[in-house]
Amino acid sequence: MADLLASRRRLLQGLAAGAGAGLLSGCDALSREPRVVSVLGAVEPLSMRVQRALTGDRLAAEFAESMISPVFRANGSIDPRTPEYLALKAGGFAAYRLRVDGLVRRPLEFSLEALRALPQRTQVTRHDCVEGWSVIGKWQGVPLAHLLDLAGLRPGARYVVFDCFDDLAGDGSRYYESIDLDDAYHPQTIAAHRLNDAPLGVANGAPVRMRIERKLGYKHAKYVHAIRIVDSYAGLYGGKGGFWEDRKYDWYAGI
Ligand SMILES: Nc1nc2c(c(=O)[nH]1)N[C@H]1C(S)=C(S)[C@@H](COP(=O)(O)O)O[C@H]1N2
Ligand SMILES: [Mo]
Repeated sequence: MADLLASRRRLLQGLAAGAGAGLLSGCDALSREPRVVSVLGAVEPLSMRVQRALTGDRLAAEFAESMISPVFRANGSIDPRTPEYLALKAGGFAAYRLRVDGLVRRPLEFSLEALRALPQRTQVTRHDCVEGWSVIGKWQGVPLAHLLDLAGLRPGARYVVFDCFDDLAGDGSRYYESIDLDDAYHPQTIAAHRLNDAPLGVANGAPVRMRIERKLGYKHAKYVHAIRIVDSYAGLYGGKGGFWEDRKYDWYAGI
């Protein structure tokens, strides 16, 4: 895991020096705190099946509002500059639509207003980045389970892919992530549009980002424009199911 952290730091430094794609080169905080080492060490060697059997349907800890961090640190893309994102941002995200499609009976699109009218869940949770820092924030959003129920899964549905607006690599690609249906239906998996009682800001993923509370930070896709149900993620980008997974990070990424 130390190798992975070092290679991530090198990659992000290279990206920050090169593309300048709205990236925070915030990996100096590489930490050797015992807690972080134990989190990483405890998870990686376990197979997904073993970890899920032990802890899979457990809820992540939720905290009192008094524990909320004064600033929710931002990481990775913090100011996307892709044309489609800039256009929506300029219009205050009024034209934003969240698509739910793929292996569904009814492909759907939601404006922010429509998302706000659906059932909501609020949770105060801790975000843990592999770089070794954590922050606590209050999130509000629509349970992914509800969106999937509205769309109706078709036979063959196995994974949920999140397509994002930002080009973190600076090569014309887009950040993406994926989870399986167990994690998609976890009650704390929400499409979040509010942070700390305010509309989600650009640095933290406006207008909609995922919260998948039993996962490490990189699974929590920001700037999401489509939620795509698929039978396999092997054909997407590097084939490993996510931006960081394509760069050797663990796909399950449970905490
Ligand atoms: N679209 C997108 N999602 C992303 C990232 C990113 O660069 N782009 N970075 C990931 C990482 S590594 C972390 S720790 C969190 C950071 O979320 P925050 O900026 O709200 O702290 O977002 C994750 N989701
Ligand atoms: Mo992260």
